[in-house]
Amino acid sequence: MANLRFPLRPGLFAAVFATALLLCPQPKQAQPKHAPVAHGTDTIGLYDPVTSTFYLKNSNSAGPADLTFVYGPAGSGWIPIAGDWDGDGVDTIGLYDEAHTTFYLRNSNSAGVADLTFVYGTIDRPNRQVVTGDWNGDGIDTIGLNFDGSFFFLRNSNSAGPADITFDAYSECCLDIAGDWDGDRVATVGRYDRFAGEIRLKFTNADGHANLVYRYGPTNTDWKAVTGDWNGDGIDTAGLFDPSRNLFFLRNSNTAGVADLTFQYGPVGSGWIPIAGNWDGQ
Ligand SMILES: [Ca+2]
Ligand SMILES: [Ca+2]
Ligand SMILES: [Ca+2]
Ligand SMILES: [Ca+2]
Repeated sequence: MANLRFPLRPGLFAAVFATALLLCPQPKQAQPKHAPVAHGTDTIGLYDPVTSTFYLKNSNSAGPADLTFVYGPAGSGWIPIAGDWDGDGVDTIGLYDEAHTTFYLRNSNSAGVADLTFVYGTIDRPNRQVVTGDWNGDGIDTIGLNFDGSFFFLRNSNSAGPADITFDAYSECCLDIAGDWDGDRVATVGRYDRFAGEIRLKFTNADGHANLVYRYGPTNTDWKAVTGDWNGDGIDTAGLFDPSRNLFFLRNSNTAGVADLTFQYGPVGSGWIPIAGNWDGQ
């Protein structure tokens, strides 16, 4: 596995992972405690950090953006995020200013000012990563931070204040992700390890290692991860984005295997950042 050569064409990607399937032990798919409730499908988008423009798409396919708008200052280095900040069933965008650990959330996918602006976290804690999700199952997505790749501080409201949930998830390497992996309506955290080509998911926001680890994508890349409910079954799964080819690889189960949806979106080599959400509430 360590000798795989990338980049590959999408067809080769599929073939390689079909082979990888045979080599890797197959983890069990999580069994939902309750029947998952569908809330439509999540789709992808891109954020151009140079012009601070969002390009959101209402289908997981190649083609032009459905929604294009400028939000936030150009070239600021702020991090794009997405979530249903007001619980109306529509995910909208936001920006995180890491230098001032300040969030700027907007309740519509359009140009304009932030609806919610607040400071969360302390700037003296290094290596911050931001996550978003519905940590308490009330239908509203809120923010969270990870410090030093290990300590998570999740908040149940989009406002300044202390963390509601804190835990140590013992991981160092990785890009943080979040989603409702088991369909119980509560989002929990996970990691994408782009070096090992692994997705590591936790089913509770509590101390401890990942509950489910599986291989997905090539090893040793600069790929990004996105998460969402791509098929509307109420369970969030992972997807990967190859920035060198602007290819999305979305999978509909949290297991090793080939991508269910592969498509190119956005200009190749642009440095645009992938995000995902249900932009139209459908
Ligand atoms: Ca909303
Ligand atoms: Ca919530
Ligand atoms: Ca869950
Ligand atoms: Ca799903």
